[in-house]
Amino acid sequence: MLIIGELINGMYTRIAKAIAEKDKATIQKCALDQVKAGAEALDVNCGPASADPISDMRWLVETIQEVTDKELSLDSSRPQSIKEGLKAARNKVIINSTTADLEKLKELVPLAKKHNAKLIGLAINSKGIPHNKDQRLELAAGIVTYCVEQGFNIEGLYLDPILMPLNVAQTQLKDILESIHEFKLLSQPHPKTVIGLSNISQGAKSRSLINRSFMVMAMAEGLDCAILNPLDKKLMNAVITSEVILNNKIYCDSFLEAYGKIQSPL
Ligand code: THG
Repeated sequence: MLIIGELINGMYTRIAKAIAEKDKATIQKCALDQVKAGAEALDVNCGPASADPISDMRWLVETIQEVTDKELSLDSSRPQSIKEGLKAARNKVIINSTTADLEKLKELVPLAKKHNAKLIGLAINSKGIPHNKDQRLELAAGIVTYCVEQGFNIEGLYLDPILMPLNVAQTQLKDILESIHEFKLLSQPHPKTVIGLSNISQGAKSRSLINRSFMVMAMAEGLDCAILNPLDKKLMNAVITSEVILNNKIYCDSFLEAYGKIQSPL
């Protein structure tokens, strides 16, 4: 399971403030805390309030790289912002993300290829978020087809079914789980799958419980990667336990201690 830490995101008020004030210490602590808790990659998102998402992306990448060499998930709907992040990046990169729209694919697939970056493909297009599994599969298949045509290594493609909040889209969550399984059947070699886990509990109570319950179910469907809060210890323990149950990690009596070891940022 590739764990991408979600916390460097301007959606969080304290991160938005740190970006606005160019407060390096807050961002760097947030990066190091997530890595120590087990994140192998860090999402980097300037957030909706950013006054200048292009220069803020560059500043965030430079600031984070001063303290860790973990992979960076450049999270923006603006290709220009992703390009700026790529220019500044020394660390490995995940482009987060392209939609299924041809104009986005044309811009971002060659960029991912050139920079040897992983690419997240959202099952969404300019017409909006899909309403059922068939629409999700159709959009994902379009992304896979384009990547195959362009010679992008499909094993570096992470398809995202777009996880919706439980309190607004309850009837879609089973479809989303099944999409995770079916996306993997779209090509040989298989594309990978990713979700933004905390989406599911936005606006709800018992967020941590909802998050970890869905995470375990998604892992049973073959999920490869999640953008999540690695500081949520119960969630991380559920991830480790699921990895053992799925035979991805070898069982021993002290499996939580063995696999939950503090990570080094470098
Ligand atoms: N897919 C991909 N990338 C993504 C998402 C996705 N990136 C962004 C997001 N979704 C994943 N990251 C988050 C980060 C924070 C929250 C949800 C998803 C979150 N934030 C609090 C809230 O909205 O309630 C912020 C409030 C606060 O605590 O200050 O829940 O799906 N590819």
